[in-house]
Amino acid sequence: MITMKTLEELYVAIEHLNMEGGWHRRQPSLWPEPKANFLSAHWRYAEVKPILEAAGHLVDHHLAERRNLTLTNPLQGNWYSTVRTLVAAYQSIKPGENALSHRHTPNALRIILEGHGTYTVVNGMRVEMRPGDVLLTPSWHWHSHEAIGPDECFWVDVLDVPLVHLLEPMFFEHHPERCEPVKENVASSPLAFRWENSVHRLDAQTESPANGTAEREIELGSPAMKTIAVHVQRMSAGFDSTLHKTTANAVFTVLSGSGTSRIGDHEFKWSKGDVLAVPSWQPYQHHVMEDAHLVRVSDEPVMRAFDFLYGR
Ligand code: GTQ
Ligand code: FE2
Repeated sequence: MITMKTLEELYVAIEHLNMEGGWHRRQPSLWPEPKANFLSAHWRYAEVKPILEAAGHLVDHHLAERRNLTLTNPLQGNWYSTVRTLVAAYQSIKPGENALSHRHTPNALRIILEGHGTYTVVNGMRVEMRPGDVLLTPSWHWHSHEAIGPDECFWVDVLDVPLVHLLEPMFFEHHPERCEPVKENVASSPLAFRWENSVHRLDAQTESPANGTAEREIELGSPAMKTIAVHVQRMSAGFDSTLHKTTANAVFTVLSGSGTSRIGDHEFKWSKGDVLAVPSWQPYQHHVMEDAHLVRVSDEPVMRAFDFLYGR
């Protein structure tokens, strides 16, 4: 029987057994409200597009299965995530190219910025991706992309990979046939939210979202996928959204228009194709300069499922 006469001896004994006294922590484990660890951030499409175009000459699809550029939050020590649970990336594909078929446990979606004549094949269904469309690749669905032309196509991917990293259930595999055979060409699909349909629904909306985070807002799906919600927002020139903060982590993509957003301590001036990171509990507010459409991608379904959704 060891005898511990002093507190110091007690702590040594506790540490020796890989334990820590709840009253004696190096770091607090509970705190009064979210710390907003991740940083607000902004990526400008005008700066990214020339890089994707250059990559189009230097990095062909033999070197890269996907020509994608991950948007890494500038938080010290972070090497991948855009916000805590989500990663966003720009991706491009040129006429004649093929992005090989694979599947993974992370959920993914694409927001098309520019280019006609590109198709995605999801579980054998081939569907065209057009500007303003949002296409879903839920967990463990085979997916490949192919550009027929005439255009090089550019889009924004958002995936819940960082959430999967946190929880650990990562599985990934290539399709045995490299390119999944097309079973059927489809004009519409529950996994394809068309721009015309979003516009139609926004036009038809009579009341604005009660909390004033946007002038008009619709949800794609309910939610789009188990872990990711997608909302399309419309705001006209001169509109100011109310200052808001929520526990949900979000990535905004600008489909049209321009404006400025204050997110945390930073102000960002955005225009078409830009991406904004709005991490959990960072207060944010939009000021619109030219009539705008934004796509808000968030982990709201995760927060809601666990009763962790506060604010909005
Ligand atoms: O297009 O399948 O940006 O699997 C990251 C991972 C895109 C995709 C990304 C992916 C994809
Ligand atoms: Fe993928």
